[in-house]
Amino acid sequence: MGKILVLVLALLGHWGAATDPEIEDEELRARDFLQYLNRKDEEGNNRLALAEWAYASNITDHNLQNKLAVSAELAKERKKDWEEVIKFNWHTFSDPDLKRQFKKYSKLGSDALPEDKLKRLEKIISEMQKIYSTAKICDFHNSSKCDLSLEPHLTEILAKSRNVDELKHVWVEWRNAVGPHCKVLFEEYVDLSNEAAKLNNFTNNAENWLDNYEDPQFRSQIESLWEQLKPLYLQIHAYVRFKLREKYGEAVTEKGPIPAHLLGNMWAQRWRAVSEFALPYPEKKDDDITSELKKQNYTAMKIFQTAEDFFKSINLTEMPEIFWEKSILTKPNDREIVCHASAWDFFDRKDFRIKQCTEITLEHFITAHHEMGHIEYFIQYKNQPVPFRQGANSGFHEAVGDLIALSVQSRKHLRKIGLLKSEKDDPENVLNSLFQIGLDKIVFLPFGYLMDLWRWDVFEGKITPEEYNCRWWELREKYQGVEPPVNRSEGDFDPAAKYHIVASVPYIRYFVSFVIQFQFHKTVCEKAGQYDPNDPSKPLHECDIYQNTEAGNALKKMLQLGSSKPWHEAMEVLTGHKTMDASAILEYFKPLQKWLENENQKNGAFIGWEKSTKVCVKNQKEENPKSK
Ligand code: X95
Ligand code: ZN
Repeated sequence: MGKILVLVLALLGHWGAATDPEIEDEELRARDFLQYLNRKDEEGNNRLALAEWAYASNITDHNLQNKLAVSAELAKERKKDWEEVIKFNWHTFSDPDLKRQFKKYSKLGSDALPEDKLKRLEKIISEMQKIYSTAKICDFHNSSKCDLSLEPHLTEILAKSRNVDELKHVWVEWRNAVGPHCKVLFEEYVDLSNEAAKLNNFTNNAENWLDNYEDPQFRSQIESLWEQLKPLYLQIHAYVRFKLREKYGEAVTEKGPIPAHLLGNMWAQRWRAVSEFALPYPEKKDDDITSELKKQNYTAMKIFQTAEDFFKSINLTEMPEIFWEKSILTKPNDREIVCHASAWDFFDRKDFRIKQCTEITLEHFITAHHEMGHIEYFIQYKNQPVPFRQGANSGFHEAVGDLIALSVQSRKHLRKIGLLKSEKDDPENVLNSLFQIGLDKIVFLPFGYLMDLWRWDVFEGKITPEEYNCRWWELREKYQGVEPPVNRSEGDFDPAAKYHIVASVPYIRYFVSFVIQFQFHKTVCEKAGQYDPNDPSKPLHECDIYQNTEAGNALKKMLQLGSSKPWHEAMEVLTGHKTMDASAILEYFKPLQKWLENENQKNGAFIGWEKSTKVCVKNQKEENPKSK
């Protein structure tokens, strides 16, 4: 008797777990279906990436047509598969992995659009990218020389020229070349993107983009981070305006926003170029790294090999042979390509590439690490199911390369690889270096925020086409405290001057990255014994994790997750914390903030900015007729 009873209980116990055989059976079928879907997605993503690469690396109508055709064909297949996906009762699945994959597959994205509208949307984005990537302007000194492109020519002039008229010319002409042509395309892009979002049960494309962060509190978290970081930004802004005024005189007002064309960068998103003449201790200026790179005959190849060497040194992965074969690391001279640097995953677990029109400058040296960080992430999660081959959130993907670049930019490391000659690390030299890194990292924050503040409002209909440009400049003044060199109007469309706007690449990911990369830096530096919160001889900004495999292995564990877990859990795997936190970046720049506060006080520098005197004219027809 006892035996039978035991057997019966065991059976009951078993079935008891499954409660209902129906679900058990459905999850089995779902698992099979996912196998099929994953294999199909790998092949489809590979075909699409190859077609997109062909267009981005050779901008011709043929390559555009081919890209659109491949995308249309893929969308048709994906829509059919999606109809199968939603038949499953995946919300009730008990296996969290299975459930998460179905959740991701249940979002069709822009493929949900009718074929003709999808084709139109992709054609518009490709067209805007083409306008941006092929735009040329005439030289300020020689109006018959009209072959200047953004990379490398305009980038170099904005960083190097000290002629305010030439800087104004380049700033205005670039915007004349891309803005008006893109404006009408952009309006249609907004409508079609919102239509696609609605087909995915989002209210608009802003909600669609924000879904990536899996947190209804995300926007308020970003706002709170900005409030914590703003005081530091105001300090560096005040100091730079003071120094620019010393250099350029009345072109820079004492208390107004800073004219955007004087800040060394087409979008005033990083001001490192002004450290040429605005350094805390100019008498302690170290050799310029760009000249060192050139003096040491660095090539694009050597820049990328140096980056790869760092990743390998911490036990991450070397670039596969195909990377060196298929990447484009210098600007070709026989065709038009999209020069804006990017990293590519071809979803076959083997083919990973970078396309970068590399110049031998510090900016490109850092960008190479940024792009290779993307490749490392692709490689670490390559064995995940396709829906999980993404960053934990998009900010994580942007943070990997920059995290490594924080170690690379340390004086300790630059000396180690022979790019910093001076043996001295006295406080003035160290502060100069911290200031220069701050001109990249602190300065970037308001720009990283306002880019999608503007686009979220556009997608939500709070900013209409009639006010695109003037609302853009309102945000540029409110958050960055910069103003245009000349008056603007709604006949201009200055957002299109930035690649991510014409290429439909979300941007809040970079703001997230610039905060979390310092949280990651703090963790890996602690693991490498390079930083100790209680040891003033090991400050965060002097950390270099080079050759430390413990740090690398800790990072690798997080990267291998891809997007298989919510990003809070992925962050916890590395840092032990689950939230974005500004304390790490504030700690990193604490010495600089103290110095700036003191220096600004000594100089009597005005903190903040008054309203701009530049105007943004609404279109004439907008004005009330009586005022004619
Ligand atoms: C990136 O994130 C982007 C490409 C399809 C999808 C195509 C996504 C984004 C993309 C393209 O890799 N000289 N490019 C230009 C360098 C461009 C590098 O946009 C990017 C990068 O320009 O706003 C160093 C330099 C560290 C730049 C964050 C923002 N980068 C930008 C940025 C950096 C950055 C910056 N960190
Ligand atoms: Zn990136």
